[in-house]
Amino acid sequence: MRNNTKRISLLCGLLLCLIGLSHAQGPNVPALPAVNKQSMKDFMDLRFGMFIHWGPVTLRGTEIGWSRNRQVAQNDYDSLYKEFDPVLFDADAWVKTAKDAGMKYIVITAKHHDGFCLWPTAYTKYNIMQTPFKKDVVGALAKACKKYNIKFGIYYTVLDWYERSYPVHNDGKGMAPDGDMNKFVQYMKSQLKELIDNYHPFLLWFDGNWEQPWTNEYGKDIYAYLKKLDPTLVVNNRLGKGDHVTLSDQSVGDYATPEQKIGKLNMSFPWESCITICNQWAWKPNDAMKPLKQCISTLALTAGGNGNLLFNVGPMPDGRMEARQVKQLKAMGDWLKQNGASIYGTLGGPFTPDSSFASTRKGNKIYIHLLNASNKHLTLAAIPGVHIQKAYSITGTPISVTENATSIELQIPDTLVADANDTVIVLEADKSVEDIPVMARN
Ligand code: FHN
Repeated sequence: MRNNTKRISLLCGLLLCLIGLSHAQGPNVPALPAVNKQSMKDFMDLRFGMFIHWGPVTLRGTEIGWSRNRQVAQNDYDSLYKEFDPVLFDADAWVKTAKDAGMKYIVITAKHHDGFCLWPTAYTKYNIMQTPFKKDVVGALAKACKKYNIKFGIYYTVLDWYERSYPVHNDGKGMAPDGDMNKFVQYMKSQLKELIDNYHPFLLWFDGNWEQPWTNEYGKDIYAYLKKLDPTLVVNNRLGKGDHVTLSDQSVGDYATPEQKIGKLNMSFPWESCITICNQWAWKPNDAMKPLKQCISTLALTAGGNGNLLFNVGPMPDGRMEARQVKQLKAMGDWLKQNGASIYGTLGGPFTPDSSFASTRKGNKIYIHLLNASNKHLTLAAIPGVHIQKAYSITGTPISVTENATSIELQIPDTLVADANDTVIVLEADKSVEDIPVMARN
């Protein structure tokens, strides 16, 4: 009897606590609009996109935003637009480079932390139309993406070191007294409406949420505003103050954004890793470029973690992308021509990835990615309730598969020439494998 009473009083206590928590947010905090599930699924099925960091700073070859008041004095940096004349800019060429790479979407830095706008905005003169070039870069890219059936996304910073109403100018002088965040948020809303109305991006990639003036409340206000303008819009998690790599109740946005690293395998929230093909985000002369094997294994390990890869290039001041980067991206596209079924529209897992192994899945197929195909025999853990009916390389070479109570044994024939970047093996199961819980590979 005493135990029952104790149990009931514990339950009541728990219930009161939960009721209290539900009001901890205060009765008037507006619930954020629900994410559009179809938009998110369509986005995650794309798996591979091109990030582009570009602006007048490329004239100096230093990092966009961050080199202002560092390698480049503020007045010099803020005057670069007067020289910016990328006469070789060709939006079709950029989009064809992305398409040839097997990329399915593009995200351009319409406005980075330096506040310069790559479109003819009505809300500041600090924009592309004040340069000798005088052409709408964002508009040209949006048009080319539509022409080549590539999804178009926009990067927009929530910190703006040039705009006076934003109180931080990264000039070592701390908070500016003439800052006015309400005015700044209105400026943001006006520009974001301009971008959505004129260019119809499928995705907005926010950045710069770490500085003191930005709050979760501003983030929620902007998120709700955007979703009213376009309920299908996909928005990353950098509108909120939460960390970039997770999606939590501190986040504002639809997916997590690990940066310069491959996100961890998880099936509970969507994520996209943003990683540079070189070291710098914006163009840098003679910057070190990642080898092809690292580029392809990064894509395989990202997909194997159930995430997207947003792979960054920094075009040159004359408007061209570097020939070596274009060549590298083409080689990724050639790999995807043969192996794309193991990346696009797949889910990560069911086997957890490691430095030389990843797995992806779709329907009744599991794609095994061997990033170091030296061994000819592979042992995988048996999958409870699932029978592997056959195995073959994605290039069609049959692979012997035997199963027992604890393992799946694969014997790779010597006739199969390993792919130096990533050898993909297909396992066909007797049922869908999409709902299998994530498991160790052996
Ligand atoms: O400060 C930016 C940086 O310049 C770059 O744009 C990356 C890309 O995600 N984001 C910020 C650093 O986290």
